[in-house]
Amino acid sequence: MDYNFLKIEKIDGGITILKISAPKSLNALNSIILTELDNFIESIDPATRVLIITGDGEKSFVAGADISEMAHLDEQEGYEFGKLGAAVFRKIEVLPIPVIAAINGFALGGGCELAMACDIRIASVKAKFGQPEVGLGIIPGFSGTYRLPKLIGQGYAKEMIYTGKIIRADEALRIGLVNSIHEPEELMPAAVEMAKKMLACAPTAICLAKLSINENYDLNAPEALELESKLFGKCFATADQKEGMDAFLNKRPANFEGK
Ligand code: CO8
Repeated sequence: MDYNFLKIEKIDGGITILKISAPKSLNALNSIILTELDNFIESIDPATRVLIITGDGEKSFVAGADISEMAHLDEQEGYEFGKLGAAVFRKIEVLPIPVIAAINGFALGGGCELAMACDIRIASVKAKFGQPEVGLGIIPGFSGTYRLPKLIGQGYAKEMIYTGKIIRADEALRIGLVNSIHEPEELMPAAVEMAKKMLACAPTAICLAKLSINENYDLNAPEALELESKLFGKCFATADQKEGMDAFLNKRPANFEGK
């Protein structure tokens, strides 16, 4: 499929790099880009085992939802735009493969929310983060009020959301919004290196681990532990588990087939 605002590159037998590319607006997300993202996720190449999402250019990951599109929305249209973004981001969150956000620059508003829908965030030292919506008279509408407090805790999330403050990459690292920070030219190599470590592991096990972590998010402890036990049991119905353990016991590298 051809996209106007997405650039797709496939490398190393299983890693797909998705670049959001709308340079005139610092990769801000309008409804066309969100629809393209939706189409991309819905039709993702089944050979993809790790997805890396980044922004095109050196300055921005995603500078938010497109303010010029939002400026004239009425209440119903605002609701629908919010639903569209939240639904696409949820599809990213529940993709049965790991998704790494490689945050190369501004991750503001919807950009920070997109990064939070990914499993793992790593950032350039030049990246900047924030939920500046209240300065525009709106609230984070692509699931930021849901995910930010869960990720960094209510206190700091409320400070960020109520003040709209923009934080630097080192501060994002300190509060746990990103896992690591890198010199700009080292960001993609670091993302690819992490992805390669995942490629070496059993795809079915990673998928079930992601499912367990995601589903446990909203469960109480007994339900969460029961779910983990069930998914743990499911691993033993996979060829990957047989292969992984046989390889270990016979002191040879594992050859996983994702079954
Ligand atoms: N939307 C549309 N255009 C944008 C956006 C955006 N979010 N961000 C930047 N642009 C455009 C600018 O208008 C400018 O266009 P032009 O060249 O035509 O004037 C171009 O990108 C370059 O931007 P700047 O000249 O401003 O570049 P600077 O380096 O001076 O500043 C900033 C970069 C700090 C990123 C600045 O552009 C900025 O503050 N942008 C807005 C950031 C923002 O507020 N983002 C949050 C938007 S709200 C949101 O994401 C809500 C999500 C939930 C929506 C729910 C809907 C109901």
